[in-house]
Amino acid sequence: MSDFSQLEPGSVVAYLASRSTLATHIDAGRIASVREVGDGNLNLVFIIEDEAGSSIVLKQSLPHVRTDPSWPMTRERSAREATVLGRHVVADPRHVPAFYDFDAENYVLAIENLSDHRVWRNELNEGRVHDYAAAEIGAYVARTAFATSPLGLDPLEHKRLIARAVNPELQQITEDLVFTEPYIEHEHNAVLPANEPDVADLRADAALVREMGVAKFRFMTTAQSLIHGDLHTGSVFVRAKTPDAAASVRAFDSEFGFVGPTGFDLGALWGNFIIAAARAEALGEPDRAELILSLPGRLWASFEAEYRALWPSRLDPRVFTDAVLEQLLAGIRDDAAVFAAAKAIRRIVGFAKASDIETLPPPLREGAARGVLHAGRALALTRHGIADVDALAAESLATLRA
Ligand code: SR1
Ligand code: MG
Repeated sequence: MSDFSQLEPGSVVAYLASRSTLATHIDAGRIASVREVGDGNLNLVFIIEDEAGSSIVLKQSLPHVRTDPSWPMTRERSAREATVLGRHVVADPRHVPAFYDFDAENYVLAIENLSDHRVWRNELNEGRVHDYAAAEIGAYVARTAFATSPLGLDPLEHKRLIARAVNPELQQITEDLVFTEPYIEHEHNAVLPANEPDVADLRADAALVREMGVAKFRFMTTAQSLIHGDLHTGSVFVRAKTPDAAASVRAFDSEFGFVGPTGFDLGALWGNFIIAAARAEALGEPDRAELILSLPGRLWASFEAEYRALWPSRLDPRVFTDAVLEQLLAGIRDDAAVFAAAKAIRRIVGFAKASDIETLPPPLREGAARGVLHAGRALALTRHGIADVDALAAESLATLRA
């Protein structure tokens, strides 16, 4: 029996031959190429093509952080990703990769090859905003959130899903990296020397630290829907419309997913839009920064419209009345705003930085990082009672420019 516990380009063909479930997607006897293309923090990713032009992606979780082998990481996260993708592909097949196979023994997912798409963060970094993508992803969050919450699931099924999707180690990574470490001295943190006073200011702001503590508690204790869990712009593939093909937007890499607060996925994108806008501002492209900061409003508007459209199909309207819908939406919006603030700040101060900022030359990086910290802080503190996401994003733009 071959050992497929850590795939290499040389063992992938034998692996494919061992997975009969994949025979309809790729011809293991006529493989033309195998490429390892993983560039994230955690996994091996192979793109395999056969001689007939069919292709698939294999994603295998490593037992440690890819960029730091001394940091152990549970491989069970791939089973959590299989659970999330399996549910999301049913709720909204247009916005995730097709899901072919999960091998629990070797922690390998087989999914659709989307290499005709581009990672949204990289596109934003190169000045291509793909503004249509915000509405697509807003609809994705609404459909998956509705379908995996007590609105779309039988109550017992919702409880079973909470148990099945619990993701202790990766949830704790988010709790630590997003909500805690940026606000304490920690070896994971690093900023330019010129930004150290900015970080000291953040930590000295008791109101901000309180908001982060409350947000962390909500993240740890809220079980609304099966969330993607790491929905930043680096977890979204985009493909613009061409004369031959429709536009396509797909959320991938849901290994941080669990049944959590719906607003976390919206906030992750919103926070990363602030970061992308800070880059555009630093590069002297104010129109592009303004366009990027129209994305939180488009994301929210699409999410809200889809959620409202699904509302009449809720399984139990007895006390889930229309007044409940208004309160749910207000709560999700408020969560999204504070999670956006947390996500923006963590990418500046803590582990796993954003290439949007890191690839700026240091003199520009300093100001862009400061702008993100100020905008995140202002968003967390001023969001209460403001129902207009566009107004909050306009405030972030003004803060970046201050
Ligand atoms: C050790 S994992 C670091 C980060 O990468 C992922 O994208 C998540 O955001 C996580 O916090
Ligand atoms: Mg990822």
